[in-house]
Amino acid sequence: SDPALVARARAAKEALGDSVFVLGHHYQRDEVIQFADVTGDSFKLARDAAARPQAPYIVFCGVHFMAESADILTGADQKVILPDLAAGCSMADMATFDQVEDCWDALADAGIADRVVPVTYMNSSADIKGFVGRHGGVVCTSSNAKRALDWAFAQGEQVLFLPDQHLGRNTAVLEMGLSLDDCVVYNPRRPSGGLTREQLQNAKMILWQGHCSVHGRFSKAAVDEVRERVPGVNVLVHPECRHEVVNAADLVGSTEYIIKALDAAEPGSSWAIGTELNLVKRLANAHPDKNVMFLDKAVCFCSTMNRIDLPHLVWALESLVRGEVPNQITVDAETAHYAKVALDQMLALP
Ligand code: CIZ
Ligand code: SF4
Repeated sequence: SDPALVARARAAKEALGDSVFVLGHHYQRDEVIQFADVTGDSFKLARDAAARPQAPYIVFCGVHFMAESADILTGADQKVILPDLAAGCSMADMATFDQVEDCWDALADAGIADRVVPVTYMNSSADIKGFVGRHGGVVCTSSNAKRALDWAFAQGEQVLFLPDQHLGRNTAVLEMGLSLDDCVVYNPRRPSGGLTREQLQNAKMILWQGHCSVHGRFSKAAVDEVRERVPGVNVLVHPECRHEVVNAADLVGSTEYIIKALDAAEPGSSWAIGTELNLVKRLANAHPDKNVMFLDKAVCFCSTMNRIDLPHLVWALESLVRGEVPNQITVDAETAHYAKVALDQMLALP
């Protein structure tokens, strides 16, 4: 990265001292990660921000829904800043509040709204988390999705899983013993999700038709290809990948799981990783004694994560030095209240 920008970022951070806390998601660029006070997945970062009440400014190097979660979990006197407002998440954008309200109406029309417990992945807007909190549901991450679903099925007979169909399906089928036939996909662009009344009534898992535009692109063919090319390779993928990819892999787990698996791996072992490319490159650099490779050449960086680059970080930090608060992310009090109900329910999972 440009040495002049590195020097400016360093100077601005030094001038701000303890008043700024910089969070870096694992999928961020190296040029940004070098200035992060902590790194983590979305949930760990939101909690880390809350654990720093003395820092009035949280610069969140990640995407919009993550900054919202940080705003919900931090104190009222902490301001959360997203260095580029265009850093959204295509998956979170696939479930809008209006679409989810329409879906709930469709479930009511089918006579099942009182039997369905909504569960939303962390990767959703604050509006959706608030909706789920208002309707007795829970938030989950890719590390606790099974526990969240176990809890949900103890509260009701059916689950509406938002917005990532792959995490929902993979967890239900691979970890809970449900079958693919127990799952239906609700398409928000069609009346009643494109499902009949019977389909809605008989499904155990109603999966929202959303996916990650990065993880959803890994293919089964790439798994087969790497196994042929690299004898003994361990294929490790994120549960946001498609079911056939997860089925073909050796190991499946969250970002934090992937990082720990590489730490524990034998020197000389080979690993093909199906997750975001910035993280895979960082893991390859951190483990020169292991053969770490990216699973699929057809997949690349998360384009919205990559919007946060060093120029945007420098701009955000220098604005703070001048006493301006750029790009503050706020969630209105009522939405935040109900979103926190669903987040607290997650924290209370057995
Ligand atoms: O795919 C993502 O964006 C993930 C895994 C985010 C997170 O940290 O929860
Ligand atoms: Fe969203 Fe996928 Fe990017 Fe994560 S990697 S921020 S889920 S588009």
